[in-house]
Amino acid sequence: MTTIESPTAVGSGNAATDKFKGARFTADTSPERLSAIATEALAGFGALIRKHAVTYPEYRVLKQWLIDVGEGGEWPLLLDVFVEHEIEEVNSRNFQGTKGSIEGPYYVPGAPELPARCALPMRDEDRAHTALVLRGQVTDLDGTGLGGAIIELWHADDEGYYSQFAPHLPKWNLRGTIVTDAEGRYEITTIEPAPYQIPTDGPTGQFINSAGWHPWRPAHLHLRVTSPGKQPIITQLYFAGGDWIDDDVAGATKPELLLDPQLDDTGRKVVTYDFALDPA
Ligand code: MBD
Ligand code: FE
Repeated sequence: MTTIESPTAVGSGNAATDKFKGARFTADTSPERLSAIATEALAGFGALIRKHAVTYPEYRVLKQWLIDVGEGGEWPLLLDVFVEHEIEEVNSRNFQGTKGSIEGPYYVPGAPELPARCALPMRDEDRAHTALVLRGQVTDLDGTGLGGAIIELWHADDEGYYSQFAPHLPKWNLRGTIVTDAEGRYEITTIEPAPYQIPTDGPTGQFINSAGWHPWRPAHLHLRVTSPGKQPIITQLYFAGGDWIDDDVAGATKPELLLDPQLDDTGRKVVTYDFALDPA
């Protein structure tokens, strides 16, 4: 008899934090810029504390909760859910190609390399769900195909778990690094993802619940598309008409990123999506 360790917020949060801690990031922010941003951030906090007359009990709960967020490893989750979409929007303002969206906490580089026509690694229980065929072409802004472009694709299983952030899944389940053919074309078979619920048993979920908000993201695929000399894009694709499309807790949907897959005569859902990359 085997026991399957159940995935928890603490498990996925700590994995996301450990992944991030492995790298040390730097930014060339001048002291003047840092001071300007920090001064306005603190002034903004001050203004809302005065406006709402925030109490001492509330202040202490805030401190305690911030400590819990760190101890639960949920800083990547909390920031990616509530802050990253603003960062993504200001940083992609000048691009003309395919729209980006937030990376979120669960990207892992180095997924197994797969040919242009492929299926993502999956378990038999994943295969029991509706197959989704995503196909199309990666091009430059003029529509010229980019052979050998790289599409990294990762998404949650039907229960909302991402491999490497839930202990029961094979390492690269529903993750792959796809190389486009000579014309930049690709055809990837996977399964339809389900709407995604932010883990409810950790401090982020506790906060969402306490505020009376909902913890849902619409069903989504995560992609990172790169080609030499081009601006890499990190984006997500969503499903037209799906739940939470207009009410994503992470505020990361865009009308340009909606798929509308159609059933083919073998019971698979099939959809075409082309990616256009800006020059680097
Ligand atoms: C996700 O799968 C996700 O995409 C985001 C943005 C936050 C938490 C989990
Ligand atoms: Fe996600």
